[in-house]
Amino acid sequence: MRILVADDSLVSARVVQKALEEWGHSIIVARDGAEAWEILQREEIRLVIADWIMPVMDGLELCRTIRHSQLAGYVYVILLTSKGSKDDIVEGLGAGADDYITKPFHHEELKARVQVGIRIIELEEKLKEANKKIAALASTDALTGLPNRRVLLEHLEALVARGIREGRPVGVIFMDLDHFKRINDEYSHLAGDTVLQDVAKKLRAVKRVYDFLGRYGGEEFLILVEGVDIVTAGAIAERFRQSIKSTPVKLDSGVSLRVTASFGVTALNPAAPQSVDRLIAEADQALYSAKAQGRDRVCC
Ligand code: GH3
Ligand code: MG
Ligand code: MG
Ligand code: MG
Repeated sequence: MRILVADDSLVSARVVQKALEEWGHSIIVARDGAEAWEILQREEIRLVIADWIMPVMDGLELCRTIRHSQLAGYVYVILLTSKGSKDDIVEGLGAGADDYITKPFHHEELKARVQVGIRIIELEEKLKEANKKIAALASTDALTGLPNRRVLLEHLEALVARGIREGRPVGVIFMDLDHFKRINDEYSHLAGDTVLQDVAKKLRAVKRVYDFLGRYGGEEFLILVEGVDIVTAGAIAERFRQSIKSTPVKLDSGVSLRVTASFGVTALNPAAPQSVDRLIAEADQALYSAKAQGRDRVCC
């Protein structure tokens, strides 16, 4: 662990440094709180051992500064000071220190308290990782691995805002598999799932890196294309349609299934911008026309 030792007394700092290095930590020394704060903003350090009385910025001020900051990770601070009254300890912890040790310090005690700090820091790391996983799960559709409806709508919201600002259109392509219920009914729900996964794979392969694809609902997908008008979006939808139609889906049972999809297309008009809800409604309306006209087609 990299540990920052802030102490205006070189002798005192040396003693702490030597002990910590003996236990395998790597140490950076700062001569006062201000220098320590400068280092903390620059480098990723999670554990600080700070003296209280220092020139420029003392240990308490350093604690307060750290606690009011927006540093990326939690910084664990141990105050190591010759001030040792109960009132001092209360004041130190009140300023934001996590732990308090008095000088002259007992080596094994410092070692144990550093271990406590490391435990807390590792716990925070684990929590962060878990949070990241939860966030990923909450934004991904489990069956296809695509962004889910919530993420799609958030992304569309952002694209619309940018489109209005920059005066550029946003193509919205709504896709719905044709007679999908029949696949479930004739082959099983599991076969239906395989088809959805296969379709997602095909859409992924056809989309360009800057197109945003997600699963809107059951057998409905949405593709958002920045900077294209309704005509170009229609042509892009046509590519998706062909790709789904051209290769049948192979089920585990060996059966080959021909699948088609219908597409409803619209685009943001930056001169008279529609709301996100309106855009979805327009795409849905166009999709309805595609279904009514016999499916397996693109309607704008
Ligand atoms: P249309 O051509 O008019 O769109 O007909 P359709 O049968 O595709 O439309 P409908 O909306 O009647 O049926 C959609 C079906 O999709 C019903 C539902 O059971 C199925 N479905 C939704 N989500 C899933 C899923 O995750 N897995 C499977 N296997 N089926 C799903
Ligand atoms: Mg001092
Ligand atoms: Mg549907
Ligand atoms: Mg359908």
